[in-house]
Amino acid sequence: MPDIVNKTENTYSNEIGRFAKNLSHPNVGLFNQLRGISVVHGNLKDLSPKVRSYVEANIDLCTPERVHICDGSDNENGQLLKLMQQQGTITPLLKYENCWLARTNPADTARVESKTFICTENKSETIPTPKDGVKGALGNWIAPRDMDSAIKERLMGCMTGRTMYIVPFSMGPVASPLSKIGIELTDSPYVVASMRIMTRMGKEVLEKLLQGAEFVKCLHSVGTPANGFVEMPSWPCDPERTIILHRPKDNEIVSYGSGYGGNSLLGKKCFALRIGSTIAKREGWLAEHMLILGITNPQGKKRYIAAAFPSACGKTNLAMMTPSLPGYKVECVGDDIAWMRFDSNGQLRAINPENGFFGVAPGTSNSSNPIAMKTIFKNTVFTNVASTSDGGVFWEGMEDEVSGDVRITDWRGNQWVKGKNSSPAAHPNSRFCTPAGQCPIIDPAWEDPEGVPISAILFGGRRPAGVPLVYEARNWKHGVFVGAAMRSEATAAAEHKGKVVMHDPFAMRPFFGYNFGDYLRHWLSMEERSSNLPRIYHVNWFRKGSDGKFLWPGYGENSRVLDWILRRLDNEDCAQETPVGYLPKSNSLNLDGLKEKVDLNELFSLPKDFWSEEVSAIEKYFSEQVGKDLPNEISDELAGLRKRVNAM
Ligand code: GTP
Ligand code: SPV
Ligand code: MN
Repeated sequence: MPDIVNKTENTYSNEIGRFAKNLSHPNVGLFNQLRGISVVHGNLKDLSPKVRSYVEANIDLCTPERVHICDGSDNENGQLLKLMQQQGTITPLLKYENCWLARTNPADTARVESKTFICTENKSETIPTPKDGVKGALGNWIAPRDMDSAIKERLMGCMTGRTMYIVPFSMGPVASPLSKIGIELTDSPYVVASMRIMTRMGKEVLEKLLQGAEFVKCLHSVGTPANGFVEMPSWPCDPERTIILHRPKDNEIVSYGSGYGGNSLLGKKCFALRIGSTIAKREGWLAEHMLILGITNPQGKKRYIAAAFPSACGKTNLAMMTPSLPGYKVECVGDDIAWMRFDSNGQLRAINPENGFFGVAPGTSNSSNPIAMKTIFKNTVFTNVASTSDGGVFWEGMEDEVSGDVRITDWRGNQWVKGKNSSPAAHPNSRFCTPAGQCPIIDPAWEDPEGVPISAILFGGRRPAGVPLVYEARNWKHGVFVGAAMRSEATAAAEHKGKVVMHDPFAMRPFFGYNFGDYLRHWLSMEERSSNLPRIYHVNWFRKGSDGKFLWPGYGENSRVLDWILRRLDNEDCAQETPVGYLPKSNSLNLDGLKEKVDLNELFSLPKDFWSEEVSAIEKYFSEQVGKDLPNEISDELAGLRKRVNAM
């Protein structure tokens, strides 16, 4: 029998509307209802009691007009694509197979870090206590009471007249013991179609839930501005009141006001990193902002490497790299997130919890990332890229890929002429959302339920000055310090303006689910779990010369750096000790066949002035931002670096 609707005055008229809708849906009997609302797709009996009560509570909160239980089928996806075309959210890209272009409201184009909060009873569980008078920069805390009222203010009735989609998804292969399940409730068909690419979504997951599996609760609404005026009906959102909330205690995420990327595809940063890191802390593993790649050397020896670079700093590119060094083969396991734990032999193993790539479009080309170009031209949703008059896409970096006679329409929908328009054709944070399985170099073990064995961990960022191409950490503790001391230029992936060099420890600053000091302790504790820890490296593809140009060609040439790292793992004597760590001995980086002329002295130089300032900046950051939460081991490492740099 249908549940009884709460007959408050507010909902009564809605309910009459719903009843009329029920009659107009011949397929929906009154027996397939949730809270008196017709289920227009899917079947109630597919929902476990726990899922059902989560859904019902949020129907009461959001008052949608219809409910759609997603099964992940082609048929369902086809219906959603049709609906989105009718609403003007997407247009087909006829040059390719099953590819679509979405244009967002220009006010909704990236993650909003300033509006992202973690909710715990005590603030100190979420962020270290900054020094008096200093604003914390390691995440935002919200009190439970404030989270509750923020939700109430924004989400009450937010789906009136809309469909609530129930999206069951798995982060990681459904069969893997390392995977976790989520349920996203959303009023955005774009989110549903994207979640189908980015996660394992649908029937299989519902079945697992029926067997009693736990799930992370993910509630999402694109919202409606407070004055009721939706500026762009094809992309409703509420930028003024956007908020992204996480309550680790209840494995709960609530996101309101944005349809974009990490704000709305809740499996990604919200679940796999923020909530994921809190689960990982409890369960003794690591949830990290890292790519995973497999690399086979010319002797046929294969190893796996994980690498943490901040947003828009080269993870996708490295994960799919075409090595310029002959005899090397790179295969891709994942391009953004790694869940890693030590197995019973003390071997660190990683899975990619995602099922697709949500990659930065600008800069992707046949010369920089040919593998991505072979991946993305079927079954892909492009967002905020430019389009061409022959039904294709365009972005900065694709100049050589389009014929001269096509007309270009920019990401906002205006005519765009190269050289004439000063603004870019594609938004700098425009993205492709594409199935990982289509990648021609996807690793044969990418869905291995046990994960792949990790031999090395790389940290890196955009460092225009002072930081050498590559160095090896002295040991695990020093490696954890290197991660903690990471800095990088801001990019378009979030709302930061300009190219200011920001601290971004572990490339996780926007993604920590709990106090960074405790996170460091957790990393340090890995030494107790294994006698076979991966070695840790720092890389920098982005150092610039006095002419302002990159000193290193990057992309496929980064294979030369991986080659040096693999030789180190084989204990080759190719490193020399320096104050910052082990650098390549001169002539030990293989430069055979390198076409560009590279100024190796500048690329590897360690200017004393720079490093003195760097140490001071790290010292200031730790003391202002982490304070008493900084583990002693890390202050000892800092003191050690200070001493070595002073002696330079
Ligand atoms: P998120 O998806 O935001 O986490 O970004 P990401 O870390 O995957 O970055 P991605 O690989 O998409 O690269 C971002 C930008 O950096 C692109 O415009 C790339 O062209 C550029 N880039 C990547 N690798 C290199 C490199 O080795 N050298 C240079 N100069 N640029 C690079
Ligand atoms: C990032 O910003 O690190 C991304 C894109 O990978 S988003 O999904 O928007 O977080
Ligand atoms: Mn990312």
